[in-house]
Amino acid sequence: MPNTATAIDPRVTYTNMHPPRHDLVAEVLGGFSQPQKTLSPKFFYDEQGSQLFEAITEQPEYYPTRSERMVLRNKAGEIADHLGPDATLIEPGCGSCEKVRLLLDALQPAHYLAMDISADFLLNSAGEVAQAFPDLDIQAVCADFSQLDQLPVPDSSGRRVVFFPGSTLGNFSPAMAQRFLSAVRHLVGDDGGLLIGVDRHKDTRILDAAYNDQAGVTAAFNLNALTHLNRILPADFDTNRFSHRAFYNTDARRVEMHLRSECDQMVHCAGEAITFREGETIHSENSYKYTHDQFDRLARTTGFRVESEWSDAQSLFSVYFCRAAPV
Ligand code: AVJ
Repeated sequence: MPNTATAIDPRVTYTNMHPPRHDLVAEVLGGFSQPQKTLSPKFFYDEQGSQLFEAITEQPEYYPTRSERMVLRNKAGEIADHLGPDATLIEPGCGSCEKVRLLLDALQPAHYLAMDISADFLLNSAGEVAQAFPDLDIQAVCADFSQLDQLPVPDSSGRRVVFFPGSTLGNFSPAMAQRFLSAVRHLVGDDGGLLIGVDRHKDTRILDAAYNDQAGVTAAFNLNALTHLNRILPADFDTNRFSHRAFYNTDARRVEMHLRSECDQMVHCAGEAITFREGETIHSENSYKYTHDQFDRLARTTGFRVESEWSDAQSLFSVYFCRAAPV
């Protein structure tokens, strides 16, 4: 049963949906038992990893965050026109709520539902939004992406709009992206909308540079996933014996990140011995990039219609407003 309580900030209503716990050991070992070893990108984000990601967004080569912020800041007024009055803005995986704050002055939604899997982080961020926007009704909901159909969305006369910035969609396989947007379409209903940040397909050199910054922050971020596993499984990865690899796979239209074993070695993970050949990799992330046509098709197949697209001056990154279409 979800329970509702008053959060740290009295203006925030908190609901804990008790997101299902996963068997992390089984998940990691399952990924390591495949011919191409894989690890979910969620293992990047312990506290150290979240800080490293913040640092990535400040690297000169990593354009997505800068580009998206610029678009949201410059186009907030136009975005507000699409939303209409009394909207309910719902943000799955809101994290620090940093992006939505660029919009709230212009959007003036009736309700903001901030949803994240990490309760502490969520309550903190939602509390900060409440202080900056004292008149906004804020719901903080601890839930994961599988629970979109159960969210306690407040009743309102305005439309429901899901805000999904940060190119988070890029981490989803095409099949997962389709399932996710279909669930979003169901959540927002026939009058609803979707405001989403999507990284664009582009010249390989720009993408390779963005995921191989000179300062080595992305490398540290990738390798930190192993340090994280050492702590939680536990495991005994020696990060000096692995190296960061990232490249654009043009056929699949995704940046792939890998952790390459620099020698033949054996690593103990939760009591199991895992062997690595020199040159073998753990595939640690996919970051899918979209052409306009590809995103347009994805929107259509999930019951949306692209109504507006905004980009930065170099057309590196796009923010789309999609409206629900009859399904
Ligand atoms: C947070 C998934 C949008 O794909 O660019 C940054 C993560 N990985 N550098 C991305 C990431 C390496 C990022 N997303």
